[in-house]
Amino acid sequence: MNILRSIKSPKDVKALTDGELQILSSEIRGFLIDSVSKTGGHLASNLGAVELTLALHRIYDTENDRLVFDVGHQSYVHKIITGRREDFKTLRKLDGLSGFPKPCESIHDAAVAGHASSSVSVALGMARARTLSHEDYSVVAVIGDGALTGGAAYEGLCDAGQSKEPLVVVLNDNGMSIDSNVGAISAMLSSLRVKPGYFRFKRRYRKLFSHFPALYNFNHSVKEWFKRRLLPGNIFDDLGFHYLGPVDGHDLPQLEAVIGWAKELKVPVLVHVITQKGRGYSYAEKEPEAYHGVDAFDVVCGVEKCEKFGFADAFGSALTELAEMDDKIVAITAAMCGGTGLTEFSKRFPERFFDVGIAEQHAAAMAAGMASRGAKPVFAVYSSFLQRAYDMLIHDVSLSKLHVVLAVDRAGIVGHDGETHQGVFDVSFLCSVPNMAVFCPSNFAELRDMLGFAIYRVDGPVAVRYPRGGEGEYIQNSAGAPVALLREGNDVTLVGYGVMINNLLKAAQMLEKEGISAEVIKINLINPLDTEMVLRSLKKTGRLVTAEDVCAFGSVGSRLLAACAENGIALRNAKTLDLGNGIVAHGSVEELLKQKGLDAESIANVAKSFFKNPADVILGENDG
Ligand SMILES: Cc1ncc(C[n+]2csc(CCOP(=O)(O)OP(=O)(O)O)c2C)c(N)n1
Repeated sequence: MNILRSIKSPKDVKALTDGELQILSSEIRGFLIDSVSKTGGHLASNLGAVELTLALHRIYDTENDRLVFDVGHQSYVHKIITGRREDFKTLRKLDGLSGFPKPCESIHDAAVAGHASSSVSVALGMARARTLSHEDYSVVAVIGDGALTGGAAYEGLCDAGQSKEPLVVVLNDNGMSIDSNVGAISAMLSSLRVKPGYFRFKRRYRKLFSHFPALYNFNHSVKEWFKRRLLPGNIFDDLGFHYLGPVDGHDLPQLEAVIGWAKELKVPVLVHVITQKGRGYSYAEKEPEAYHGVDAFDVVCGVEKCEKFGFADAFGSALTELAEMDDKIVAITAAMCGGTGLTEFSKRFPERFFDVGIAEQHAAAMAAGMASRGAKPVFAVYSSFLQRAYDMLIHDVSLSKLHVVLAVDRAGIVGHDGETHQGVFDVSFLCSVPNMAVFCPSNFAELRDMLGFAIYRVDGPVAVRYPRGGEGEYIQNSAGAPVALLREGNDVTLVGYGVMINNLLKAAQMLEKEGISAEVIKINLINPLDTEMVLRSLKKTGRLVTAEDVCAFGSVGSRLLAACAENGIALRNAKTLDLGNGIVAHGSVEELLKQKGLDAESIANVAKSFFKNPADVILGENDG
């Protein structure tokens, strides 16, 4: 790792010869494989983007120029050469290096990223601000072909193409999203992937005619005229971009030449780069989807195939079973087939399975259309990505009371992916959607039942929300009622839902040892919220602790306090434990729960504190 060790900043990369750059590329790949195998993280996308990132850093100066990554999971190489190589030991760990670009981490990171398809818009905004303030720097967006399936990317491209702003969009086309890419744009990109030899010819031709600009311009206009009339269109040309490519994304000299050229053109340019996801690690080359995001693994053996059975798997097999008996059930995913547990369904019922690409808004509106015509659509989506579809939930689904089922995966704290991926807003935004029922199973058995209720007993929009990973100790099934009394007590009422119920039950045991008798109430249906059992309990105990790993606004705790006020119940003590209204960074779920005071011990301590100062009323102190 001699050359890599000597790279302290992008300036060092600029000083290397072609031969040294090749060695550096393979050293970086070695480092990525070794490092991610120890910490977990995004591997295949980064292995594919090594030469591209080096070329970008040779052309641009990311201290001044703005390099905007789409999604940002492919920014590891950028981090390595911008002085953060040593920090990879702490990748995605609490207080460690983020797995995504973060301007607060480095001046080289232009923008926060994590969700797909916004990079062109962000980059265009930067370019326009630059022009307005007469500053002199370049702006580049790097977007994958997967991210290009998201509608927001076209809003950006449509505007940017006509903007006349000097702006470079690099399309990193590896033919893959997390799974194989889908849709018409993906098909169009395949047709554009003509032999890179064509591009070499084009370069030589331009060089040859560079001394005869008038002749070149004449030839070019004639060629463009014929091309536009006779050849099938290239969407980027049509949107107003100067299209360069396709370029072999592993040929550094060629990449540098084209990106350098794109920079000089001073107009909106799209550089189409062909890369191989997983390049340089045979397992990842063969199965790039399995190496998109990985936990720690053995480099020699590769990632373990049999991961632990989790909520996503429980959902997938329950839905497949229901679909076996009901051919009206259809499953929808926005490019997250494997992650949401739908692989089995997609194989068993390919005609009833719809992967729409990274297009959550479209998925929600399409589900509305399906529901309006008698199908039973189940849209499986991660909580944080569902944020994209909020308007569709209100406008297309709720206003017509359509029976769309949302299977909201990764609800609550998700851990290592950090702030962009935490599923901490859905309780607040789903419960504000008119007519939306929201179920919260605490274990796999309840998930199966609640999914059944959602499909067969609810007539209107309905969500079933469940976390990343597996179930806890609480595996009884109390899904039959909207609210369940899990434990009787007289001194304090503990209320929660989902897997948080495990921490509440543990807290109750801890309190018992201190002579405090805790009543534990589990809410199965958080919207509409049936408060009767909780209020009855509070009349007895006078003390309330709620615990939720969601943001404070719109939390169940805040709604219970409002219900107390409306019903004239004056509590001696109350504390709503939640994530406040701050940002939850990366770390393990356990660490973050502890940090936020949502582990069993912290919950028990809050309840205990009531008995030291019985007159105190403490409300929601956990902001931040
Ligand atoms: C709005 C949104 N939906 C879903 C995801 C999950 N996701 C992360 S990366 C990815 C695939 C991105 O593919 P591409 O842009 O081609 O990048 P590659 O990994 O192939 O380099 C998806 C679907 C996301 N980040 N954002």
